[in-house]
Amino acid sequence: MKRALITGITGQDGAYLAELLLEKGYEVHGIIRRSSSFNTGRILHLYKDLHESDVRLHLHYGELSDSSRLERIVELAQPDEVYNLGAQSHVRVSFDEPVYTADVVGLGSLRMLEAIRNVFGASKTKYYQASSSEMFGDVREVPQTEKTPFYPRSPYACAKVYAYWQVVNYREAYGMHASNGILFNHESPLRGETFVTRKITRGLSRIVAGKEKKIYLGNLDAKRDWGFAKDYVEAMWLMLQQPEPDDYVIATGQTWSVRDFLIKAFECVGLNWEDHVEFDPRYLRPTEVDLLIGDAAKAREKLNWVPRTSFDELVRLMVQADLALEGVADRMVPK
Ligand code: NDP
Ligand code: GDR
Repeated sequence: MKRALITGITGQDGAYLAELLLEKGYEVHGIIRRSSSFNTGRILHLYKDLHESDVRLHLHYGELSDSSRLERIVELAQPDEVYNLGAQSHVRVSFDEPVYTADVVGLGSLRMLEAIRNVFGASKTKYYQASSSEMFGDVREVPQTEKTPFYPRSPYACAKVYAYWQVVNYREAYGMHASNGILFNHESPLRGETFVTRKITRGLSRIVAGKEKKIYLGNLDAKRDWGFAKDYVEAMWLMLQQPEPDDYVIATGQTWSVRDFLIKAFECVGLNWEDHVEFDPRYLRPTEVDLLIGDAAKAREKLNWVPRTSFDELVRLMVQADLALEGVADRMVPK
């Protein structure tokens, strides 16, 4: 039985990846943070009481800021594959908390690489790094590929660039099977509620349910290449099944503005978005990433990976899920 260790297992991607690996027969170990409130809601359906049979999901308390604990968990889990998804992943928040973000996102990734090297040397464990299209920032080329130069535009993106190069260096210096997945935005009903897509679909469903009147947003002109998270975690797994480590762009190849997302989401319930959206400058960023669009040709050729969910389907499935949470699923306008 293969063993995987996932940092950030309680997040959107961690939950989908854990589900995928359990389906594939893996024993899955996840690192969770101690919290005074419940933070395992996204993986609850995967969790079994330790006294039941066939328990293959194991959770360990830990922190990307704590090297010794990471090493201990690597020793305990003996992973064949490590997926480093843990992060302070909110770009706007990284302007408020730049040092913390750099510590967790940048140094945290280095701590994880070192934990693996200290426990096993370089050879045993394959490593996946959650790199990001935010690294392209002020884009130098359209569409963006693995060869496009980075120009990060936030403390978060700067920290991701640092982690990206550590991964390349561990590969070259120690021969580690370490890969960067440069993933463009991917969303789902499990998306954190302060990211713009989920903020819109959740706000919309609460408006339909009569609980709220407005959604307050920042820049509606930013364009993103939005895919479905469930499709994207499959690409992470595929990268670690390759004989050689490498870096891959994962994207749909289409770009849409925040305004496009609003229009499509409100169309799902037959409302006009302009009646319900207000501008709030608090949601603007000191430096913005205006346009992202990825070219995933390398992933298509080498990993045989293609996105399966269109932008229209993504918007509809997110709206449908949030309407259901509010008990108003019947308000979805049929296509
Ligand atoms: P989420 O914000 O949903 O999840 C982040 C996870 O990291 C959570 O499990 C969180 O724990 C954990 N975490 C936060 N801080 C720490 C810490 N100090 N120590 C250990 N764990 C920590 O992110 P996503 O699932 O959306 O993204 C997964 C990864 O992929 C992240 O690294 C993100 O930066 C990157 N990425 C995401 C993209 C996207 O579009 N979603 C695109 C490209 C890259 P808790 O639940 O306790 O907060
Ligand atoms: P992003 O995602 O910054 O691309 O990072 P987010 O959904 O936060 O923003 C997308 C765009 O929407 C604009 N926007 C708003 N954003 C938020 N969060 N809230 C608002 O009210 C709002 N109004 C407008 C933003 O300015 C931006 O242009 C995500 C994260 O998952 C990162 O971890 C990941 O690396 C990248 O995607 C790829």
